[in-house]
Amino acid sequence: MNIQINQLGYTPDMTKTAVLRGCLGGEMTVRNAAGETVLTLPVTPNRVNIWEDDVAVADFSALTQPGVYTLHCGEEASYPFPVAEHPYDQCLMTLVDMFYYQRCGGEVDHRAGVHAHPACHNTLARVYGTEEIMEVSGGWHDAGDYGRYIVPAAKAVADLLLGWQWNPKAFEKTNLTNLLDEVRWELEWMLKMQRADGAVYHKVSCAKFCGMIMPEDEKEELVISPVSTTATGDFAASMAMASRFYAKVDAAFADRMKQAAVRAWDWLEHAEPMLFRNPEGVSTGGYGDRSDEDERLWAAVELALTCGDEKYLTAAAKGIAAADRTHAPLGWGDMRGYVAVEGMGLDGEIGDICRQWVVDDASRMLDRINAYGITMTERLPWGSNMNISNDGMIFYLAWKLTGEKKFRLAAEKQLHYLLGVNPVGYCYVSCYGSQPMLHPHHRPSVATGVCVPGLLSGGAASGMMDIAAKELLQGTPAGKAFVDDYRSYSTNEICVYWNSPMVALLAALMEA
Ligand code: 9MR
Ligand code: 9MR
Ligand code: ZN
Repeated sequence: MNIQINQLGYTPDMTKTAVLRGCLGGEMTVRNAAGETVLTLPVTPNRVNIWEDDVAVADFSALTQPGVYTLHCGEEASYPFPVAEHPYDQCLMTLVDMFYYQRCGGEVDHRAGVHAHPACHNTLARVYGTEEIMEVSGGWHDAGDYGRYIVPAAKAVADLLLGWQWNPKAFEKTNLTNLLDEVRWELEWMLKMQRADGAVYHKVSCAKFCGMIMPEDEKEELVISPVSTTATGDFAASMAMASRFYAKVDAAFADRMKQAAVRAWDWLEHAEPMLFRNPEGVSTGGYGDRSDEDERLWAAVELALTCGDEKYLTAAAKGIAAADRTHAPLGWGDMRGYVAVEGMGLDGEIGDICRQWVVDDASRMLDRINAYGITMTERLPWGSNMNISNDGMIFYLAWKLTGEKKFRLAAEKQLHYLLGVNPVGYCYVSCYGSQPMLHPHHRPSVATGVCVPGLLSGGAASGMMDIAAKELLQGTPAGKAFVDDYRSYSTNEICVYWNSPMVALLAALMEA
């Protein structure tokens, strides 16, 4: 396809842009399901050479009448797409169901069809280098592998809660699970990963990645890797944050999380940085970091919001004043974005600084967006679709804060990219759209031969970091460095913390 559109369609009042290849001038027509031309637009001959293509961007936002349409330019046509009041309801539900499919330590029931399976990974786990045995069942499998890691778990939880905070109504329709119950599944597991002294173990997994088997068939010993200050900081932050969300639902549970967060903080206060590296013999996901300052700061902010104590407020204020505020990344490793976003809830000057931080970040990003509407052109990292969803969250907040439409449009463009307006023409959410991603690096999908729906692919990555990418993508420009091949974990794995920011972005944009 040489005319890329959002394959799930658009709401009537949304910005509607398409990216066209190979038709750089003349006219673009919009045709309805009967083939009649309903709109004719000039294609602005803005030849943009990007990723080895000359492309033109067409804005057909004038199309507001519900219906099913196609775009045409010369010989080229787009996939049919709807303009409708609720084009994303089903997709959001399935993006949330993804977390249910990723459940560990409990049954995934018959409603999951071929992907149903009995409880997995429910044997006792051994603390690395000791004879100590712990019960740490539960939580979600991180990604295409079956590890369970605290650092990315904290990001996933935070995003899902933000999505809920921004637009709880978006989560009223459910399919396999509902948002707060599902997040609790992860939180209950995280609580088990805390040591008696307050420190938090970095992860639990088998020593090595297993083959492409179902989770209940991975029967190697479970190993709990050592504690880290990054995991402990992220744990304190996400627990303190979550405790506010569950206070009305289940006060006892909320209190348990608050106490756990406080104990993690108390331990951190006296702990030198302990940055994680896989111990000898363990080779599953590392989630290493160069600094734990941002994790500690995020914890201070959340504890200040939850408990209000002077010591947390002081730590948060000092940390925010000293922080590098040139960017607000919502990473798994760089948590400054959560500091900025959550810090907006603090009173007085700190709150103002954080609001400015978010708006400045959005403004700088806006200056960089390319023809496809995204901020990255030269280099796309492993999991670029996470960065794109994250950027959408920041654009959305900047719009909320300033009321400036340009930020709202930029947020929508991030969504359009993920759902089809990208140079490979895929809808990056599995089983959705006219050209869906269908072969992710995801063990249950490979083992059953059937793709789990609602998985957001990591997306284009310029580094060529697996055999399939090396074999099939050598020399490909960054934005096209994607292959829908299950072997390609660096371009086509799936992850809980890639789905989570997309859930938040989509829910935010669905706000009535
Ligand atoms: O399946 C693993 C995936 O989750 C990781 O992101 C990736 C990189 O660490 O590794 C995958 O596992 C592969 C391993 O690294 C090498 N042997 C083949 C494994 C499956 O492709
Ligand atoms: O998402 C992670 C990405 O940012 C890193 O570049 C990459 C290599 O370290 O690891 C990714 O995380 C993988 C994790 O290590 C194991 N589970 C699957 C994750 C996604 O591929
Ligand atoms: Zn499991």
